[in-house]
Amino acid sequence: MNNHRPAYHFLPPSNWMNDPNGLIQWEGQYHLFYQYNPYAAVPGNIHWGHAVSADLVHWADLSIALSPTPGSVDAGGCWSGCAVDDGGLPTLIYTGFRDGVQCPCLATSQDGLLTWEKYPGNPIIPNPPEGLELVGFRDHTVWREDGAWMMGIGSGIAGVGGAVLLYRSGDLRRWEYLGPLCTGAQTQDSREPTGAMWECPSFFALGDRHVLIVSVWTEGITGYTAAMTGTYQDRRFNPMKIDKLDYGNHYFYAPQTMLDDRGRRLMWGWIQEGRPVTAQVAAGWSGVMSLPRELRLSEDGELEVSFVPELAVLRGDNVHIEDLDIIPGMEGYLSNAGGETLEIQVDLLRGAAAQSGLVLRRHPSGEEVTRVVVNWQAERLELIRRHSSLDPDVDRTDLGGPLPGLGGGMAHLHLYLDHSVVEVIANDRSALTGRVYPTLPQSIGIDCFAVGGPARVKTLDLWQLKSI
Ligand code: DQQ
Repeated sequence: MNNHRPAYHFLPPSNWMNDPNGLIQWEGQYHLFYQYNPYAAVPGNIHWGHAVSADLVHWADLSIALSPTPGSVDAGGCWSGCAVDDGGLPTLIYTGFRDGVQCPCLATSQDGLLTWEKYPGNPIIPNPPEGLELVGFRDHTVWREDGAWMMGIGSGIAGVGGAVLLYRSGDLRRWEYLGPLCTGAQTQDSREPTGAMWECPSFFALGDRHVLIVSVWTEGITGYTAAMTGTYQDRRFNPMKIDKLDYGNHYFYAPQTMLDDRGRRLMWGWIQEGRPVTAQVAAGWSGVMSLPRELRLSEDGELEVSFVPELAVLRGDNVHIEDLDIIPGMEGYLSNAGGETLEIQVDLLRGAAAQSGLVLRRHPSGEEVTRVVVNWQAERLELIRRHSSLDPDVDRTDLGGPLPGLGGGMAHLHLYLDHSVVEVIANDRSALTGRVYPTLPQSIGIDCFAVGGPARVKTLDLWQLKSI
């Protein structure tokens, strides 16, 4: 059986992980908390796990940071939230869950983020705002503004759609409701429906714009992550543009962001499984943290995304290719370079092709194969998974979304393959995360391909990556 467990992505030693939480840099170290069930590889009994890294690549998994307290408002789980530096006091704002009720809670640490004491006055907001029929009231984004603390809480308003509700506080413990920061009614122009509820909001300034990231949820289905860029005025966010943050939909879900000491807006997301619960339980683990990505605003106001350069320390053996013509129907361009833990950077020239790209996890017989496609004709980035596995029980639907700016006939792909995880970013604009579960040990082949006419690889670098 193939080993689907990633080697250089963060995941806890065993059991269930979902959302990244409480991202913060403290005395130079990056802290990554995460939604964690320490007892099984299934959701439930949610604690906060905790990992720390000095370089964004190698992580030490520490002891559990938050556990549900029996009889309290978080008895049913310590759900998602964020971390802030309250004048030198590390502080978590998280969602307490009990018997279907969700409410904001607070905890602080006196020992450098290792152990956490829950605020005796929890919940810090006992009830959601009156007069609103809400679909949910959970997950927190907190920032400083005009000498006060501001907080956005993920929610949904019946008949209106997803919403982020805005609060203000002087001390992080007593909060005043100010109204919605943004609602689904403001996203009518979106290509995609923006759902009944917005989970895991992240709100921040980027360049001369503001960005609101939310995870779109409808009736228990985790849909996709939406990124809105716009303006923030009079305590209201006005989205000007809304896009999927990743075309893998639920495979890049519940992301959180943080500002690091180099001024970078860093982001991690939860990479869900695409195999049945029974397979997850049998494996003893479920859920992977994405590689850290950096968000930027381009000069023309577009959201740009890239993998952090620190990941280069993982690089081992390299294959470098220049000016290679790819002929439709031909194979074997990278026949000496297979693997399951790879980084590939490639500059593609369209030539006369309708589609071109990379082949991953290919069995020599072609029985199992995954393709990363630049669809020049349709201006799309695609992950073709329909033949990725012979296992009929894993998700093998194709994934894809718009890849603008192909007019010049060039595309840059930056790809990470880590056993079952594929993360790819095209032209620093379009990201796509997915899972593939090949069954055959020899499904490790790599190649280039073209369809509809010859294409060209201007340069390609492939590295075997080390485990963390
Ligand atoms: N996961 C958490 C919630 C959040 C959801 C519970 C998103 O706080 O809304 O584990 O995946």
